[in-house]
Amino acid sequence: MEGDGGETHTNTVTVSGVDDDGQSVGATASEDVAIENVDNPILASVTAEPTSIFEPSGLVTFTVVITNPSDADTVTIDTLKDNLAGDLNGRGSCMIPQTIDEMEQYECVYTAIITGDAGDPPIPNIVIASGKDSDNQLVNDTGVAYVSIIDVDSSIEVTTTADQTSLPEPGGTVAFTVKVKNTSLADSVIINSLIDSVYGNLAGKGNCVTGANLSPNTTYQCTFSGNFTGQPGASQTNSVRADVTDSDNKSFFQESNDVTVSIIDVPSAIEVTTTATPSSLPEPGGLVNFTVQVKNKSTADTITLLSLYNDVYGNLDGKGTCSGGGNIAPSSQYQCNFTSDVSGVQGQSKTSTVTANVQDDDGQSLNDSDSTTITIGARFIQKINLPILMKPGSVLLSIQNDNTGGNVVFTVIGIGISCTVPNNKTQFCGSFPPGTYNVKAQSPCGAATVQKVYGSGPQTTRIFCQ
Ligand SMILES: [Ca+2]
Ligand SMILES: [Ca+2]
Ligand SMILES: [Ca+2]
Ligand SMILES: [Ca+2]
Repeated sequence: MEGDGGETHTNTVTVSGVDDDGQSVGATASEDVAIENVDNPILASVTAEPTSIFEPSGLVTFTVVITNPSDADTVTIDTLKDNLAGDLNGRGSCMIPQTIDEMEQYECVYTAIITGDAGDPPIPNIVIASGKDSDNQLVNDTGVAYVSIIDVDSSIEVTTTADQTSLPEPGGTVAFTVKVKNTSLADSVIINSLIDSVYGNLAGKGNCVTGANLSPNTTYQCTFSGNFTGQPGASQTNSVRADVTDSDNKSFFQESNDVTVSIIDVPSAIEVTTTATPSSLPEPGGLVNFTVQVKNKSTADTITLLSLYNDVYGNLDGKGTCSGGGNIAPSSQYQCNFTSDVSGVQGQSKTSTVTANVQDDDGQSLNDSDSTTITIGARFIQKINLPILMKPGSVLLSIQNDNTGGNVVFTVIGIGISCTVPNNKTQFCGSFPPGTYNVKAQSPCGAATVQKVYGSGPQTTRIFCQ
């Protein structure tokens, strides 16, 4: 500071910082420095070490030197202060009052934490020393040291995770979580965009948005859903890119880790069912209708019916409505039927087994079988019940062959009633109106013709040898 007596210089500086007691200081400070007519000035200076710090803050050591250039007077310093922390008495090694002999110096050292942002102008530390010389004349001087702020690059860390990385076929929905951590030491960052390599711009997807403002060491997190389907072995890899602008107006981006989602096989299954209608037949047998069903029990795989084989009736391809080579969709079934002649004798069981060979859409071969049995029952005997229609009061004549030694042939002459009765049997011979008839009996004993009167109702005529 130079000047003529009576002039006043105003230093205006903008500062911010933290003193070494941890007190924040920051202001636009104006120091009016009066230039007085002093016979015995002092010289004050301050130096900073280091002269630059990395944002946002750093510890700086200030060395204050006050020189008494006089070879005649001592000076006594009773005020020592700076614009950052104020009174320096008791700070570091600085103590006042201090008396400085002729041509001597007083030196003290203190520290302060300086805070600033990249791009700020250098921060001044103005030290003012004042006192009186041995002639009681006022002495003072001012020193200034500047500390500049060095930019520290900001950084972010982007991570992506999936709630499941293995999806059973045919796949489905995956929930992806994106985290953007501000790993900067000094700078806040604003998220400008979140772009997924597969699902595109994430703004508005799930709860993901842009515009989040992250102070250092804070994390933004959002989740969105993505669909992925495919056959076993298929996989998809995605990552998320975050574009940000930091508080020093620098823009940059970071890619997340890759997340890979794979489709895993779900084994398919089939069920074969065969039925026969009818399931039992009288001998000698007959036509039976066989139904074959192949059910695709898989919910994911389409299956192809390669063959339908019956161990009795052979390859069913082309038999009835049955064919091979068709596709059966998941959870649906194929059905066909054919007719065949089944023959046998009473008591036999006729079992046939159908086997379906299939291949699913993952190339897996599988098969299933089912059997059906037809039983052969007794030959069907047709019974014809002929009601005997007669007028009330008819003769119901049975003939008893009482040990004649052979057949008896009995005839009611004139009305067409005749029967042959084996030896020692009694059997019905016929019905006719009551009345008087000539009847003839022939037996091994001989023949006889007599007149007989028959009343109504059941009755038996006994033939025997005399
Ligand atoms: Ca900054
Ligand atoms: Ca920075
Ligand atoms: Ca499968
Ligand atoms: Ca499949």
